[in-house]
Amino acid sequence: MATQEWKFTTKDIAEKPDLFLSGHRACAGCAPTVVLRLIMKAIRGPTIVTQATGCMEVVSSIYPYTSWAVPWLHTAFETAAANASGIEAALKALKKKGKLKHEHVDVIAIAGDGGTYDIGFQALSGAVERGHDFLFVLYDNEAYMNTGIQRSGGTPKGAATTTSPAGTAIPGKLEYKKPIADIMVAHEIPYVATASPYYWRDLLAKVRKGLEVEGPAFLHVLAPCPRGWRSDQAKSIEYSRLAVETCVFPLWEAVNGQYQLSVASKLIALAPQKKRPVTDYLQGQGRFRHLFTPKNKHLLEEFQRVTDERWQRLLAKCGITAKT
Ligand SMILES: Cc1ncc(C[n+]2csc(CCOP(=O)(O)OP(=O)(O)O)c2C)c(N)n1
Repeated sequence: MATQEWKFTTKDIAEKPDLFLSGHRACAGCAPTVVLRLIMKAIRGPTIVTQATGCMEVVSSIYPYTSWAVPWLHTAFETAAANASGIEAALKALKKKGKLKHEHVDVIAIAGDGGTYDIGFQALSGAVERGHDFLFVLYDNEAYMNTGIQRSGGTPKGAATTTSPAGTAIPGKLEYKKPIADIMVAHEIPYVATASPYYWRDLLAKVRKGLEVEGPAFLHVLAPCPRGWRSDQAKSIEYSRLAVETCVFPLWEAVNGQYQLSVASKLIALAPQKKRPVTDYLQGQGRFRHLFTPKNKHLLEEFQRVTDERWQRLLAKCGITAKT
């Protein structure tokens, strides 16, 4: 399968109608809503969106209002991918019977990290194994934000949440962030990618590619949440950039299992001196404040070491000889 290289411009963005509309109830500085708006700028035609319970569903669909200017179905916390499977199967059946008035309808499932890494994982794994043709977008704000900032499989080690509170008993979450996008590559699906709203052109291109491939596609987007991250609401997009520049959240895509780096991550691979220390990303986020105390210095060092190790492993998957 060949994928076309998409190049979106600011003009494209300005000229395309908004399909995720303003007037929703998200907090100031909410990056997930920016991600949704960008995703909907990249669609190619008739599209149905299905969304798991979580912040983005709640803020965008409080009855009798909606921010969705496309057909949209809410589903339970654990069933975004199961819903997408059903929609896609129904579209296929309608087409077969000659009852679909469009040549093709795209299906996008959206869920947060709780709805993807944890409770929604079984439905997701099953849907992609069955080969349904849909794009799953994980907007990762790294905790269950809608119910009050509980840790998820996507919460990084060391982050304080209400169920992994930093204090005398534990120094924040004790477990590592699950490598969800790699786990999706292991399902041998045609398209998997990571994205960040700071690199919006790259994000849009990846949404379009994910829609264009035949079969399941998975897009993992980092989406800072100032409430949960205890960060300045003006800096959400800045953190989306720093996560990439520190290699905490590298940008890549795997087309038919072949990994390749994207935008800033590609540059850092060529010029490792551009890689910033993880502290540039962690400082200023209240959820990591305790890591900057002398007692927890080793945890900060471990964060850097594990980030470096994961980056080296990614370089190897991309066939790039490690440079330091
Ligand atoms: C089976 C089930 N368990 C728990 C809940 C309560 N609940 C609703 S949303 C949510 C958290 C969603 O977290 P995430 O998927 O990370 O999205 P976010 O709210 O962070 O955007 C929880 C626990 C539920 N709706 N259904």
